Amino acid sequence: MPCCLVFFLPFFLISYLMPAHETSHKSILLKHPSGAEAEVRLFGATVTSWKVDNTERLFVSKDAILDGSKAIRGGIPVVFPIFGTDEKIKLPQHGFARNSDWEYVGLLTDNDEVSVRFSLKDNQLKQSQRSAWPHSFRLNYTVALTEKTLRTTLVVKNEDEDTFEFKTLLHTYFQISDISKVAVSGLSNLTYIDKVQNAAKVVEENQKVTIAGEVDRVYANVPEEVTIEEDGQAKYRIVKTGMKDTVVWNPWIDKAKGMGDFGDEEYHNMVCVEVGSVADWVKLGGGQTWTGGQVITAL
Ligand code: TA6
Repeated sequence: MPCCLVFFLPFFLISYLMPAHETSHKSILLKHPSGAEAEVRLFGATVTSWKVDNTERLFVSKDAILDGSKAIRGGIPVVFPIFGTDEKIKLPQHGFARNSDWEYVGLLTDNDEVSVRFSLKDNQLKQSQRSAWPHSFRLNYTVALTEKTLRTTLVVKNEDEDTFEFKTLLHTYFQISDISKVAVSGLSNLTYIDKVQNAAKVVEENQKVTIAGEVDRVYANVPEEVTIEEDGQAKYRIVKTGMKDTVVWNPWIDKAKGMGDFGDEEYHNMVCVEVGSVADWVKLGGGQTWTGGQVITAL
């Protein structure tokens, strides 16, 4: 047997025989035969790592709190059932999904994809959260890995008789080298709510969105595909399904200093481009199911 095979065989066998396994710190590690990897914490079902060609593609702050006492500052936190805060629904900012312990349902290998599923049901919530959002529901969240892509799909099942409303978002933190060289395309001519300008409604006039200060915008009714470029090179392609809107966020200098779980200079190395349905409430009838998600490609 050629010597290189003796060396590589174990790696291939491990990712082939154990494409997903539980780690010591309550997370699931996925390994694709191509060498791509992803890690998902049970806390918030937060994807905290996605490696392609041995390069980390998701940003997680070096100051992120990983003990389950706060939502993770980085990766892909799952926002549900509210976006931001809501005077009527007494839940913390961005809801309970990103700071709840989800159940690991298991591995689902399908053709070329290595995928795992997590679920969160109303009876897993704290009483205060159930009182704030008194609905019977089940969330199923699938994280799937191929050689160059990461797919994250959320299914919301209304297990009540009555209709309920929610907002949801995949709050993806992308790793980048230099924010001053980043441009986001696919948002031109769209209307956005600018949270940096008192929620002013603005039409995006630029062909590509660049970031040279604090940016916090909710673009509504966004086409399926958006691209993040760096230095004129396409770096990530984001294709969303079932999600209407896209949020672009970078805290810049002052907000970065104001966040205890974020390094003062880390705003240079991350950009959040977040697919979601947040501009309007999603209405889901009793017994009905809603599905939304994204496929991110490392280019
Ligand atoms: O998605 C953008 C945003 O809503 C910003 O307004 C900013 O607050 C960010 O989320 C982070 O929110 P967090 O609750 O994680 O500090």
